[in-house]
Amino acid sequence: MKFVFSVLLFLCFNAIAFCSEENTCLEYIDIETIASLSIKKSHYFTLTGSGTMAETGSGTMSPCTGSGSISGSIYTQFNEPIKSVHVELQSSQDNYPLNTTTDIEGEYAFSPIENEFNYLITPTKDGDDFNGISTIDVLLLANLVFRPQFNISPYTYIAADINQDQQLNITDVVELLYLIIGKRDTLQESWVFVDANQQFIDESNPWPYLDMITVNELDGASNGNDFIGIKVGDLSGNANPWLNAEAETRSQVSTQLYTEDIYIKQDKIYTISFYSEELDDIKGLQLFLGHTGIDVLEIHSGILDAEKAAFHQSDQTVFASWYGVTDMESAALFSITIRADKDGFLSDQIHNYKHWLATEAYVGQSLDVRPVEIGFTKNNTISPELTLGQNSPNPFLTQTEISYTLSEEGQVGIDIFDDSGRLVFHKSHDGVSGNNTLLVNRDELNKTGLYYYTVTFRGKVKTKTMLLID
Ligand SMILES: [Ca+2]
Ligand SMILES: [Ca+2]
Repeated sequence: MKFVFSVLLFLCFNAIAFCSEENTCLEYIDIETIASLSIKKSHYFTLTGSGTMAETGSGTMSPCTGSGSISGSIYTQFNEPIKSVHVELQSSQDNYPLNTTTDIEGEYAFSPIENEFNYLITPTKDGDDFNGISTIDVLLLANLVFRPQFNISPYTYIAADINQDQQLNITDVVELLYLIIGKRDTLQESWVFVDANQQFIDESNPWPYLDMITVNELDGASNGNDFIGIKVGDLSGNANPWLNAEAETRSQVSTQLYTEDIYIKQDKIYTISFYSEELDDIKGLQLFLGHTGIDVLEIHSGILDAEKAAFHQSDQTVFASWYGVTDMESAALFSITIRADKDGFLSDQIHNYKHWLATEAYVGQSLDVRPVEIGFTKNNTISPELTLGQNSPNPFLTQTEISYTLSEEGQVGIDIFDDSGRLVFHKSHDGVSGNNTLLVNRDELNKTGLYYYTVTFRGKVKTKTMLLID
């Protein structure tokens, strides 16, 4: 306190500088004194040592800390503030870099920091790779790569450069596609940042751009060091700058896909076609199938182009994504070739898998994002068939043969009931495709008279009568 008092005296009588209290910086306002001390007016100083300069001349001066500041805002091209951006401040001083993060308003500040130094501000935001990403972004990216586009923001071009090599090509399409279907885990960068004052000479070729801001010879408060943040891969612009990984805003109307509910058998290979009443309007699709036992071998084109698609499977899930259509006439949207791991109806083996990236279709010129439902149609001509023949001989004395025909191999149950409805015989065995026979001996039945014999095969039941005589 004593020191401050003497400084104040010094100020009052010499009109060189002013201050309010200890540890607060002093600003020199006397030009002559500034010149004699070889410092600039903008320089901020504290006094150290004892006494006052006016009285003893023994005081020393050194640049003070805490008199400058650097701040700014970080927001999207749609003026939405971006929260939790990591901002690094580099300087040649000790204890640098300094770090902070943007708040809910997208604002950051470094204060107090020392004046007269040069600073470099660099924002980053990682670990947010899937935010705003779905197949519609691949579709838009493919359009950007393969067709001339107009009125596209330079920030969208920057978002489209998935691998950060400052050019757009099929590699970017494939890398984004692979992220969606799970063939790769991360992007090189989740978000990139551009100096908000960046001017683009060619908006369709915005590289290189300023991804950091320099402040030279900081002089007090440097505000407005703003950046525009761009979510890499989010061409549709739905990345949520406050939250991670929000799904696309989706239509309430769903799109139906249909496929035939065939019976598939273990280790056999099937090609399954999917249909839709909106066949001609669907421009892209991402499909997440959960399953209990299929192996997807190949995707075939229908309306959706197999050349513009990829799939990936892990345990009990298949992720597939189509980002383009063919110009061919087709009744099917697409087909997949699968190998069955076990027997069963398709409808019992695959389902719409609940994933944070939903199964969705992109419909119409406006690319409406629609949830997708999968339906299974029944076609009896393809369902397994069972034909039961009359036993022979009939009536019979010692033994008789029951014959039946199957459309394909599978387990069969054979039951014989007496005329009062009591089960007197049961056997199950593996039937073969085509004709099958089963011999029944007299001693396997309990009395003479009328019997009912029933053959059951995959839910189909056929019954006939036979007569055991003396
Ligand atoms: Ca998106
Ligand atoms: Ca690229």
